[in-house]
Amino acid sequence: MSVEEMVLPGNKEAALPATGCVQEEVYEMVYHRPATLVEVNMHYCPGCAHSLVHKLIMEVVEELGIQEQTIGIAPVGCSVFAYDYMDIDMQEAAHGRACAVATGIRRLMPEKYIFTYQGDGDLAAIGLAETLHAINRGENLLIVFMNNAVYGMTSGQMAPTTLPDMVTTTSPFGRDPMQSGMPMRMAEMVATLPGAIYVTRQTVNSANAVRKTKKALLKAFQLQQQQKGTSFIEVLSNCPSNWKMTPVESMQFIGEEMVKTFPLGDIKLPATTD
Ligand SMILES: Cc1ncc(C[n+]2csc(CCOP(=O)(O)OP(=O)(O)O)c2C)c(N)n1
Ligand code: SF4
Ligand SMILES: [Mg+2]
Repeated sequence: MSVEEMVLPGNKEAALPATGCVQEEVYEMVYHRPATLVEVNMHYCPGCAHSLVHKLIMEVVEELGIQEQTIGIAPVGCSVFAYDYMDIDMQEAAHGRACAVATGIRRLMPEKYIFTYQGDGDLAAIGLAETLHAINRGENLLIVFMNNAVYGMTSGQMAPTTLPDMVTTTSPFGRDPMQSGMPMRMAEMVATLPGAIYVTRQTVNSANAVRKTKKALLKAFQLQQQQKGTSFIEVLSNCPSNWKMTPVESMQFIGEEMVKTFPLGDIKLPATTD
């Protein structure tokens, strides 16, 4: 590799011969922001996993070279502005209706890569029917389900996925399963539907977990080429603002508490994996 190739853009002067007290240094490019991610500041709270998962999806789209063929469906929820950040064709859907909108687009454009991006309020509450029916029909879609156990955007109300005893603005004494039921395990539920070909639950609370989530996204996009059914990737996510935790505490909470109710790993794998 030539020196020019090893210089990080914006640091070109670092490769010039040393003058005065400046040391000669060269850097190898080991990471770049995906070109498929719009270069703007995101509106998310510090430490919120939405921004990270946006980036992972866009990295996969870039690596597969499918920017022009990919269509994303944005939800209502904190990620409502996903279309401002992902540099692909995107369609906003009414609250909970992402899978229905995606179905319509899929029927018109069978050759496209199509994914929905939805929170737990969007997917598992108001949009539960659309979600289950789309998967039951085996629509050739990827559903990215961001489970942060609360309605983040509207100030942290209880969601179908809120943990037992978890305090939210509508369960100030903690979720009482006798009154509100147990948290819905969406991944396990959708895996029972014949139309689901790939169902996995991942998280992004460590570097290793981030790598696994990206791998799952890559696999799901590749599976769309086979046109065999729906891929469902649940990502255990956080909401430091409404959980009233620091970003670090919220990531620890995922690993120490959330996984007890929502175990990580593959739940359903396609018949042939590569
Ligand atoms: C028809 C309709 N009902 C209710 C709302 C209010 N609302 C907006 S976002 C939201 C919940 C979002 O929670 P979630 O999907 O979990 O996303 P998060 O913000 O946590 O990422 C609700 C209830 C709405 N916008 N439209
Ligand atoms: S309210 Fe929660 S989910 Fe919404 S951006 Fe802030 S941390 Fe993220
Ligand atoms: Mg949520």
